[in-house]
Amino acid sequence: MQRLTQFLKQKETPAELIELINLLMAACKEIDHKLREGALAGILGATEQENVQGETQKKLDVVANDILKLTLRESQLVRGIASEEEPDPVAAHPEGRFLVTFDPLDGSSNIDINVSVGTIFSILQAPEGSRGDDHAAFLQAGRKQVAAGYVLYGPSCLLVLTTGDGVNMFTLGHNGEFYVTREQVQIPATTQEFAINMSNQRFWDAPVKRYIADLLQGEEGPREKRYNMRWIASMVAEVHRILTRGGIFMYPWDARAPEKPGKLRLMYEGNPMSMLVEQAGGRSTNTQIDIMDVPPKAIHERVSVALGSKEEVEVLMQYHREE
Ligand code: P6P
Repeated sequence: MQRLTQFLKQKETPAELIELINLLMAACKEIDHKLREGALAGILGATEQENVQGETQKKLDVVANDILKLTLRESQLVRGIASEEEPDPVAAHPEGRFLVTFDPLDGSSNIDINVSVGTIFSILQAPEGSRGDDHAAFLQAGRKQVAAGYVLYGPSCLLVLTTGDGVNMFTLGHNGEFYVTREQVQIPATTQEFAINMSNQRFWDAPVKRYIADLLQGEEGPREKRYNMRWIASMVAEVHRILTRGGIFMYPWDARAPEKPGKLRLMYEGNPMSMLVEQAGGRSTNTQIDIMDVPPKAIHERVSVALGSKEEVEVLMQYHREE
């Protein structure tokens, strides 16, 4: 099996991008190691702090963020970083070619129950003359991404990556090398599996309520087939399932926070996951337009998400057009 660097070189990936991806993987391997130490390292549980999202930070959120920040700030390739755990962008090298946004540990509420979590990352070109700590430099639509991916810390440690030429999966070996284990992943266009947090049902808007109600009617309902449901409360794990066997994942707008378009963040959750899903032949929308066409207004802005099997996502979009 080919190692990550060999594979990327064979795909004629630009050398600087290969170097940056390898740097990200060095940080993620350190995070993986910390996670597997878990309680033995005394780093489970929550801190006393809240992040800019108003969420209580887990100790490992902070550990993962610091590992990524310190690793990337040392690189001549990186002009700045934006993290879910940082209120403002952090400048790195003034001539760096790239900007990196990341969610250092997505699904961290699952850490204490030993369920899969992940690091999500997005790589953008640094605009000419921009500063790495300037919010405006990062406000680029998802279609501008140079590369995107996640590292899933599960039973295996997996890298799922796109540089714009399809989606490939890599597994971390005992020797610390990532080996390509699935190439040119394709999401099935149809599905019988949906993922949504059903406890929010009474807060959804009418089209989502109607769409889910129709799925739940199974063979007797308008969709004329039985649907299964999954909810892991870790977007990385849900997206990985969808890349592996299809499905639809939804975190739509709900009335609990009507001023927010959704719970998930555009720049370091919505956009990178949307690039992966589209590159694998799926669809990723905010139920009105493709997420990668949403013009960002703020680094931590949120977005409604419906992504996965192309035909299923398009059925949901039709429910919204009918309202
Ligand atoms: P809820 C994790 O906190 C996260 O950002 C996503 O990874 C996940 O899909 C979602 O929130 C879970 O949200 O409301 O079900 O806890």
